[in-house]
Amino acid sequence: MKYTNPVLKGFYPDPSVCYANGKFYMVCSSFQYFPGVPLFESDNLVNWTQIGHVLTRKSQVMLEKINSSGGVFAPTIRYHEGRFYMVTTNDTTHENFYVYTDDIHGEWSEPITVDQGGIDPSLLFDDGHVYFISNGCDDFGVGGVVQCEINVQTGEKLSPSRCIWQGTGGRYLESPHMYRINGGYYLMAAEGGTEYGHMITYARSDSPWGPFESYHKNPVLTNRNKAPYIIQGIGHGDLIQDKNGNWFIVCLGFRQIHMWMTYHHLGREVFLTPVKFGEDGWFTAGVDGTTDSEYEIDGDFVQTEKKLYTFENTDVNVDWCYLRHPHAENYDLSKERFLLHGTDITVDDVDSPTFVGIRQRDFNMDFSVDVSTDAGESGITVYMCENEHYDIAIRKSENGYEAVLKLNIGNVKHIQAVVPLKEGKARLIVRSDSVSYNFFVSESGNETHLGYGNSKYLSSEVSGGFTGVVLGLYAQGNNTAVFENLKIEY
Ligand code: 6LW
Repeated sequence: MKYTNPVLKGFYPDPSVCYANGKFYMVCSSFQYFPGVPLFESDNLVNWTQIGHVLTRKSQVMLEKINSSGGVFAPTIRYHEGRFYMVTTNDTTHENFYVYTDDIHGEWSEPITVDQGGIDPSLLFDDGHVYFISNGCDDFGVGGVVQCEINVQTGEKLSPSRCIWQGTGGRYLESPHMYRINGGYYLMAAEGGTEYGHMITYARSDSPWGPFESYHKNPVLTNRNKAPYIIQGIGHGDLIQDKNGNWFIVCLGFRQIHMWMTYHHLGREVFLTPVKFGEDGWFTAGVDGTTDSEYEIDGDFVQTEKKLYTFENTDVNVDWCYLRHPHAENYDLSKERFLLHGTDITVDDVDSPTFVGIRQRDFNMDFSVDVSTDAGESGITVYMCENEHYDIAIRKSENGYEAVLKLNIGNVKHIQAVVPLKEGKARLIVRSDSVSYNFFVSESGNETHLGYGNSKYLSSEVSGGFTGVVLGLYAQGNNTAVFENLKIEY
């Protein structure tokens, strides 16, 4: 059957996958958002269903007031002898740690830290040994892919950290993963940085400690010279075999907003690219070493995609997220409505405003929700970070209530439109395509266009960082807001 890329749309970067008990499981990075590390399940590597998160307790990860795009960087998920392990980095506290569970649908353990630096940690279980791998500098000051052996019960290092490969010369050698395949050890990594120069390279050895021989045609996968082409930034991959014995790389990439406009605002998404092993034991990826928009895959299933999101068909503990650790007393969320209590913390702050969000999944979107507020300001924020976000809200004014459209780009805090309202209640509407967001307010069915904002000013290229647009419902200004009849259609 045919599938199209991305197989998981929206801000779900740095994917890692494993196979266990007849299913595939995938985790992604989550940065300042809580819960951390979204967790997905699939039968076929194409259709992914989020089943929860890995970091669901404050005790597992420190996110208090951390910088946007700080916090939880790339994770790795592995399964060994009935136990799942997820290892990642809190890039704000500079800690590499892992958690484990024996029930993929249950809670995960408290964190176990490993005294090796760098980011993008990974694990290899092999012949009774557990290898901890990350990028950075080893115990002798040598930089590259660094590895030590650990006691996985305690996280204790059982060997020094040693550099085992220095890549192929690309900048930002990251995302190392090692695999034992047909008796050989394959070490795969990303180079070039997670933007337009991103690429996947690999090497192999007869020993997990090397020496590693680089694939002679590296990079094995990149879209850096595939232009003009919407899919870019291909890199940061994990190798996996499907149930039919076919190999794939699950990796990150992004979709730029137009053939000639090199901006992406949905964040880095998940792409699936076929891999073929040759007789010589080396593997190739894609048709020509690039990731295309569609491929064939063995299997008797159809690719599915959720196109409508409502309060009724989403799960507050799965589909929705908060900025850093939420103050629980400010949220009363049900299938019927979301009730939010605003505080003096706003969406302009590097903090935890009263905000509950859901990742934007595609360019073309029609998003609407009924909002009522008694004071302050409550509404929708199309949010990249505290500096770049577009807000359409209802706020209390001297003369009663008004609808406001605010366009925030860097130090430019622009009020695009203010429209008086009969009462503190209206339907707020955001309609988007790949290049712009249009904002409307509707009272008694009469729509007023408040203005628009270009998506490129919410892009990673403008804003920096590693996240993607999250559609937030927010309240600020010591108030109470009620959100009802939410509808997000793609
Ligand atoms: C991720 C690393 C990276 O851990 O960015 O640029 C970090 N590359 O692989 C956050 O996605």
